[in-house]
Amino acid sequence: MAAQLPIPLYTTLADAFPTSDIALKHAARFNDLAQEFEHRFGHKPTYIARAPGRVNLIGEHIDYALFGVFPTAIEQDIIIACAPHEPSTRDPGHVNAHNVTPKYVPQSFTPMLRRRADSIAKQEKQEEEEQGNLYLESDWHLDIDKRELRWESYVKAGYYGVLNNYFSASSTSGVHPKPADILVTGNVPPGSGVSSSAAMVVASTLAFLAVNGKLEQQGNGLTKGKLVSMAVENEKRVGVNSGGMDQAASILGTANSALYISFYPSLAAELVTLPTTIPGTKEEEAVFVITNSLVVSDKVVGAKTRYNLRVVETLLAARLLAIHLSLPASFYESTVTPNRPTLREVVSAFILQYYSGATEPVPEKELENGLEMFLDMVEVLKGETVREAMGFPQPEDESEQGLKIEEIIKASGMDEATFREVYLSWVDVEATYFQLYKRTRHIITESLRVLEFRDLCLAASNAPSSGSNISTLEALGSLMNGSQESCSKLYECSCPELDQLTRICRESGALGSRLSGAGWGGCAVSLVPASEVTTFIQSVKERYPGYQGLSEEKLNEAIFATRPASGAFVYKLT
Ligand code: NG1
Ligand code: MG
Repeated sequence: MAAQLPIPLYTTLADAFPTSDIALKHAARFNDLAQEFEHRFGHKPTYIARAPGRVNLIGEHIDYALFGVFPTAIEQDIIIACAPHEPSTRDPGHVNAHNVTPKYVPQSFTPMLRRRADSIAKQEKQEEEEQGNLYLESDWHLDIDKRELRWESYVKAGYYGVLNNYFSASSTSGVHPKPADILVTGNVPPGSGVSSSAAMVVASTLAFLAVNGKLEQQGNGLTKGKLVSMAVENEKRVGVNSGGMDQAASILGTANSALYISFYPSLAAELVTLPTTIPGTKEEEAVFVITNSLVVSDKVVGAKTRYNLRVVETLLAARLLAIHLSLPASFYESTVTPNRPTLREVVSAFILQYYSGATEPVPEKELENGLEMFLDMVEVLKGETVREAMGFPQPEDESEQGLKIEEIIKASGMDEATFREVYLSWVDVEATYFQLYKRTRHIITESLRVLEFRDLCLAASNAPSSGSNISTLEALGSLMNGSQESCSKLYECSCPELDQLTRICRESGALGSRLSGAGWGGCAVSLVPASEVTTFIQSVKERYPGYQGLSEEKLNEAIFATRPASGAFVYKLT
């Protein structure tokens, strides 16, 4: 059985149009949405774009450090009905965006074409950065409020990429984006770590591509790989400097398989069969159950002290490690992120330095060995150790392992202005102590857990035993528990409710349980023997304090079994 299949990222999006059996599965919801669209806009939609959420089985907060992750797409999705606005009397690219959920009020907006004079771009960059916003260059501009979480921000984010990739100022020659009506609905729980945001951005990107006739256009250069990069870039517009896991999973998801997604030296994905059915049978032996802690993590508003701070901490750690390893100056120049090497790149350089036979890209097997050895290296990031090496005074409170920014600047070997430009100008973060040691220790051990998880799955499907997979499943569960422990203690991205929920899940029969997604709230994912799912769900419902007093309907939204589902597509209605 071929368990490990590379996904051809170069395939064109023509096959994003589903076969009718896939679309049929969604027929009832698609019909309802199309009717509601006609009711609101007085004309029929021409396409429905659909993108699923995802659950990350293991590998948290390592995608932006460019280490591989292990998600699956889930059944829950965002669907967007859309059509060009007819007759087209509006400004180019004007959008009427409605959402079926009443609390998300309708919005209208028009993108503005910027003049690309360098002086204007410079001024805009300065203004954005003064407000602590991420500045991404573009020909087109849409106002996205980064201080408040707004539903239409994700619609605009998806639109951005379409405008800037297909209607750029230099190549428009009179071709304007079409005015469009769109209607959004979905059942991915928001703010819960199952990527409602990526589902929104991917669906929106696809909807605007479709409305503008870009999906069917021959030679448009649009591939699945390109769509992933576009969606990743698009989501950054909302203000979270995320990695690429969610959008990749939403686009590349395949029924019955998990995805091993790697980002270095470039995006790659492979399908990995999960050992959750008994070999030789279709009988399920275990399932993944999602439980929502019901703590909503507001990643956009809290980004300064949480998500974006973690991104910066890991980059600072990479810089100090590169110095410790005496990597040549050329190393800082020739990276994926210019002047700002990621941990994955430092690990590669480390492996190349120590295994003289290795060449880029470092093979996975050597990555695993290399990561083990690299763990010793991480010790040099302890606050105490850095201060001692640099001759800085130690703080009174010896339990404090973190480093102050002034200490990091001195240790970085850069002058302060350059340091601030490279590491702090593009992102707004706030911390007294930067925890380089703890964050890096999490990233390296978590990356090792992902590789072990993948190895276990591959071994089970390449050499199927004649019976139960239970020992493999137990091993997978214990890696998941290790991940939760590390997220909680080292990465500090859990919260008391998630710690409690994952504990209750284990006590209720899960082989392993961990938070999924950015954390600080949102969902946990548990691996549960199929024979125990009913009692598991019952027990968690009874025991998790956040579930007390909820209606059965709400409970069923908060806790549900999930199987790897298929990825995003566009359905053509006319
Ligand atoms: P969620 O919380 O599902 O949005 C976020 C990031 C991912 C990844 C995880 C942590 C976004 C859009 N996505 O996922 O890239 O870093 O956190 O593993 O912010
Ligand atoms: Mg998200």
